[in-house]
Amino acid sequence: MTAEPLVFSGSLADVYFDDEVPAQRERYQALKESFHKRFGVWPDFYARCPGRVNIIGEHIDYSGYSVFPMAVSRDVVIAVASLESSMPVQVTVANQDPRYTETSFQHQSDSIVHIDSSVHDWINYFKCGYKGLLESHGNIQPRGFRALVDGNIPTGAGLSSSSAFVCCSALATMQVNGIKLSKLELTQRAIEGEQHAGVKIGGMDQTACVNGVKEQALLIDFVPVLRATPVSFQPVASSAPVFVIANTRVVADKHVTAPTNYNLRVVETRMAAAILAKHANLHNVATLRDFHKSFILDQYGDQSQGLSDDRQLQIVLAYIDTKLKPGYYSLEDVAAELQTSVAQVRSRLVADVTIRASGFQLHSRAKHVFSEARRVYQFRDLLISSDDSSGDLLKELGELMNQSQASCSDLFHCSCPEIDELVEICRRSGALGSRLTGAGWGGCVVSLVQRSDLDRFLDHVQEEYFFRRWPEMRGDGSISNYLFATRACSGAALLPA
Ligand code: NG1
Repeated sequence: MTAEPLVFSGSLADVYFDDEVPAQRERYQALKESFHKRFGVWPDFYARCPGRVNIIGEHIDYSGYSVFPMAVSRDVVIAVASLESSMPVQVTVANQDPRYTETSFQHQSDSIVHIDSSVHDWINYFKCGYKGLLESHGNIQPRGFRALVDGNIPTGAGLSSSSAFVCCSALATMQVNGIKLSKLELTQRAIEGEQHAGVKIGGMDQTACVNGVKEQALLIDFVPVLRATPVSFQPVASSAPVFVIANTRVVADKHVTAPTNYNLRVVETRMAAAILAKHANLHNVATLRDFHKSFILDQYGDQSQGLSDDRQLQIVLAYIDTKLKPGYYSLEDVAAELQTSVAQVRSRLVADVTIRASGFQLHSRAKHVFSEARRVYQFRDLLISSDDSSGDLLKELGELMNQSQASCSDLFHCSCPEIDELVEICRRSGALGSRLTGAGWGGCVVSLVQRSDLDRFLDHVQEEYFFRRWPEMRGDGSISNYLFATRACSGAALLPA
């Protein structure tokens, strides 16, 4: 990830693949004209940010483990015109999609902008990007602007439509205010900004959206520092792998379900880390990765350096079987394990997130996290070190994706019946690997398919899942919104208008 400031791309061809450019040119032109029609002025520039698909490494970013996503071909584009400096500083945001009504807000010197996270409103994500960016630039006199949004990332589908929007808003705000940031700095501002939306978040999405690279996936590390390393699919290039996204059409609204799903998993993994650390008499442990690293150092001292990531994770996986019980813990059980009070458990592990739960599953959550972290390293190692002389590499990558799905479904309980069914159909239709992507509980499935099998795969999946459930889709042309192949795409960009 470069530390150079993010500057204008020369043309659409820098951002999109050559065969996409003509359609994108029309799209940007239409956006420009709508902007003029609505605001009576022409935009100064476009900010653009893609969604992402996570290939492997689910629900482990907030435990500090590396993940393996890539940016996808669906994106958010915002056309922007700055206003002359005036008081109060006003920002107006409209959307090409009529479901989202035009909104204006005023910059506030103390809080930057008020965000009511109890209300699920699209503009909150725009405000998150705005606030995240300007919070760390308290000394500038901000400028107002007008923005028109055009997005085609399916919402609530695990493809990071909200994070892409936050990143894109932060990018637009950066440019309007003459701030120069690198992609990494922009990513960090967007991560901080999205915390204001009311869900406890990891950092995978913003990192993948901003730092995407054409034809490469990203290995994202969070510790000791945020880093995105492009990894090419060159070793399997001769088998021509394609990633296909299929949307269950079950809307996974994280904002609404967070207290029983996403936030609860954040708390369960924290509780597991705290109890494991207590048993091993380790201090300063916040995440499962903190526990893992401290435990290995404590047990193996200098020799720990010679232990591969894989071996270390095998060791901690064996440890949890002896220290965490299967089934549910109550808050009282957790307090007893930590030799503290329920009030202390609440303030230490739950205070910053809203959850609704009477029991906490710790063994299965920790087992998922450690085994999924192992699979990410195995996936990376296969791509980095193999030359695929056996021709089996793609199958091995697919098998890791299948194992990830089993773990998400059986241990982390973030799948749902529709995902399970769609995954089965994808595998029967020729996918080498298929799994949910993103937070789960609905949303999309990602499949690894050989290019030579692609047409047959798409035909089969559309018949078996989509047309069977929604016969009207057969003739209405909407299938390409729910089932599409994607290449790894480039990340955040500024384009001249
Ligand atoms: P979604 O809801 O699919 O965008 C969420 C988190 C990720 C990660 C995945 C699960 C946010 C913004 N995104 O992704 O960081 O934890 O779930 O792997 O919180």
